[in-house]
Amino acid sequence: MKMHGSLKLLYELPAVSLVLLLSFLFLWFAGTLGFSQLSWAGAFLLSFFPAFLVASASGMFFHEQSRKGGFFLIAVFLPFLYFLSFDQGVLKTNGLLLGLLIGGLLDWQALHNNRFNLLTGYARTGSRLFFFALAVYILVLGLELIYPFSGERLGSFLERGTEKPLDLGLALLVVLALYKLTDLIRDVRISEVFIYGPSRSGKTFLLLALYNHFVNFYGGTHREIILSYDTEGKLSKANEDRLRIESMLAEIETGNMPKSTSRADMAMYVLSGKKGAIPIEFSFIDYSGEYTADLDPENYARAVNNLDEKLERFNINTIYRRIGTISFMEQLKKDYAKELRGEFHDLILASIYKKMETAGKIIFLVDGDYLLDYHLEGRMELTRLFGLYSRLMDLLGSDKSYALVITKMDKFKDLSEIPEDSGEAREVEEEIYGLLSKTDTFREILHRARKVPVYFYTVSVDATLSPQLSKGKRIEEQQRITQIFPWRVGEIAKFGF
Ligand SMILES: Nc1nc2c(ncn2[C@@H]2O[C@H](COP(=O)(O)OP(=O)(O)OP(=O)(O)O)[C@@H](O)[C@H]2O)c(=O)[nH]1
Ligand SMILES: [Mg+2]
Repeated sequence: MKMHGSLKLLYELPAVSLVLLLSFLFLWFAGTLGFSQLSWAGAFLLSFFPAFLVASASGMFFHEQSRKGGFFLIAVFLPFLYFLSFDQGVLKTNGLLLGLLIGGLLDWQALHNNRFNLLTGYARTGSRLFFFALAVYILVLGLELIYPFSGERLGSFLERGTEKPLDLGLALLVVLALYKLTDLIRDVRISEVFIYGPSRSGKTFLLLALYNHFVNFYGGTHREIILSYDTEGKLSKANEDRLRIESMLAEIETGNMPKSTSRADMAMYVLSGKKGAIPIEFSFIDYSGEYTADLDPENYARAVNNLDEKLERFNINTIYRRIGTISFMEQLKKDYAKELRGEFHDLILASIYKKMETAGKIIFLVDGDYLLDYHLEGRMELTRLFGLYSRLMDLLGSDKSYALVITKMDKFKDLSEIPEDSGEAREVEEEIYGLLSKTDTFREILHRARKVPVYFYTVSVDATLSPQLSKGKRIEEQQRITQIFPWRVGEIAKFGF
């Protein structure tokens, strides 16, 4: 579910009112700009740009992150086109059609090939060009009023008492303000989702459950790269095989637990799939140990510098560019296995940070075990973890969407009778949401959700397990996961689209 700060609308209201006000003023002054005297080329452009921008804006409505920009363009250019249609001969049919066609093609690219940034990029450039040209046009109109230049003419221009110069000045201000507002057309980074979770939070099992979901519903495929060393510090094929998705699934089926990721392992998995025609990619980095305290720009820079010293063949810019990709890891595994032995910290830290920077959507895992221990140290751990996630959201910026995912829900509630997409399932999610809302740092995230899209999900990888919490008491006996029977994991996949 989407997290809503209760004041969300209040935050959006000023921006919406400003756009509507400027759109109104723009129409008001457009009357004074003498569009009917434009040359053919001018009239063509005056038809092309608004039609192109209205068409592109409709595609931008399909994605949450570009919707604001879409609203801006529609609010300004649809009334403008309507206004122009009253002026005989201003709108040129060929300009209109070409604009609609190009805008429509970009929409198709965005929706079909997930190229939303192509759409937002062209729409932003197009609208800026349009307002810039209009500002120049208004300046020229102004100069024409006082041309040929002479003191006398300037004097009469200033004294004439007509409203024309004032109107032009105000029109120019409105156009410049609209130029500035094109900043509302934000880029969208949608196809990449990165999943971050601290040690033991359920990363490996969630990977397997998502894999299952991707393969069953989204034509999923996966790629993985695994570096695993034996005790002598050599790359170990046997250890590596153990961390492959297929081996882990096989282990579960035979009733064994996949081994916990050890200190000498680092693995990266990328799940790819398609919903309809929209492609999507989920990446996981699996490792052992804690990196939570180190995730900040300084430590990232330090880690990349350390790597640069070790990896002679790459210069630092190449490392910045390629870190976090499977192809880079493959190359390191081939050429630098010895140098990296046992020294994963920098590599893991830099890969995680880079992934967080580049992904358009980030999923933060929260270990469901903390809920079981809520009244002991669980609550403290949650406060710490939400504090970290809140800080990371601040650091990574508002162009991304975020999701908080509570894992291991089966331990908390008996999910065996609750279908994953039922109203009851949503109630369970709301119950947990309510419980967590008592934590201050969670509430801080809630406040961030006024400006940044933040989602909240609760999942389990085996909904058939019986809960470990009964009548508020914790049952100590741990249950073995012997199958992947995901509960609401599909919601996480949907978050990616
Ligand atoms: N009951 C239950 N247990 C789970 C679930 N997901 C994970 N676990 C258990 O939680 C423990 C940690 O899960 P992993 O998926 O290995 O977590 P991780 O983040 O990969 O952990 P490390 O690689 O060891 O850092 C395992 O013992 C799992 O059995 C779940 O949905 N339900
Ligand atoms: Mg793991």
